[in-house]
Amino acid sequence: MKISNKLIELLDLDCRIAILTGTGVSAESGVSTFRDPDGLWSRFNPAELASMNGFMSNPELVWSWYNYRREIINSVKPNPGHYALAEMQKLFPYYTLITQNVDRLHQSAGSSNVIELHGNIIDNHCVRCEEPFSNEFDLRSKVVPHCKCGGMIRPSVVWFGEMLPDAAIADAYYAAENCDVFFSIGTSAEVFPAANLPHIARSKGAYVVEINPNQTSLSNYADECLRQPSGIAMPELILQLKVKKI
Ligand code: BV8
Ligand code: ZN
Repeated sequence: MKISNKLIELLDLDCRIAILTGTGVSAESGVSTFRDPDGLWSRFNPAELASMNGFMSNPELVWSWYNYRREIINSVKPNPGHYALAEMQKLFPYYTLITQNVDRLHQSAGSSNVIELHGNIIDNHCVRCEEPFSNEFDLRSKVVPHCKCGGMIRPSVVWFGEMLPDAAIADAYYAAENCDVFFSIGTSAEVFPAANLPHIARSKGAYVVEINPNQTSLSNYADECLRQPSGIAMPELILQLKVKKI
């Protein structure tokens, strides 16, 4: 799958780049995606497990499910796609990385100033007073810890039906409105408001690139689709930029 000359030409030092990633970027690290045939939602019900209602009706189930995912995420490493994105940040002065992922593998690979639209799975906070709690709990315990105020402690991810962090969504919209090239990488583009971002970029005249082995609801609106895993496509892009002597 060849990267177009047009994209390589666009990627100059003054090019403003915005990137949205989803769980597909972590797939090659061994983290399950959500909507692939073998994804999490094929085995678990998002409404039951990734919503405040689900947590309030069965806190032990939700707490254990997040601990199960935490144990997997604690055991995996960033893959070449994560490292290539961190390298890309060093090449371009105007570069914004926006992620829907909660695994912090971008940061482990060296990316900085990552905009986390959906929070992260490492931290926790009290549902009542919002006191933050780092991940000091026993991941094998099914008992939901409580805050000194009596409130239950929950993972600091954004659940369905919950607002995204104000600063994160504002910064993401700004990046989408003010970029020359928008990459949508490893996301099915099904979850809003994140899925609005590439369309906002496109409406402002940005060149939209999708990197995903599969077709998504964004594909027909993208200017270029690289049907490859991000762990292959991203290092290849960095290689071509080095040939261009970016
Ligand atoms: C909200 C954290 C206000 C928890 C998650 C319109 C506007 C606003 C909201 C809505 C709207 N319409 C509907 C809504 C409600 C809802 C929503 O979008 N529902 C969808 C399902 C229709 N949105 C919300 O509730 C959001 N809140 O807007 O509040 C509001 C509230 C109610 C009503 C109106 C407004 C909150 C959304 C955040 C939910 N939290 N996760 C946790 O992780 O446990 S969502 C979850 O989905 C993850 O964050 C995930 O990142 C995200 C998106 O999924 P993807 O990352 O794209 O993963 P997926 O499996 O889908 O796709 C993977 C892709 O990778 C595939 O395409 C595959 O082909 C590809 N791939 C596979 N391998 C590779 C690869 N690509 C590259 N390389 C590979 N190797
Ligand atoms: Zn509390």
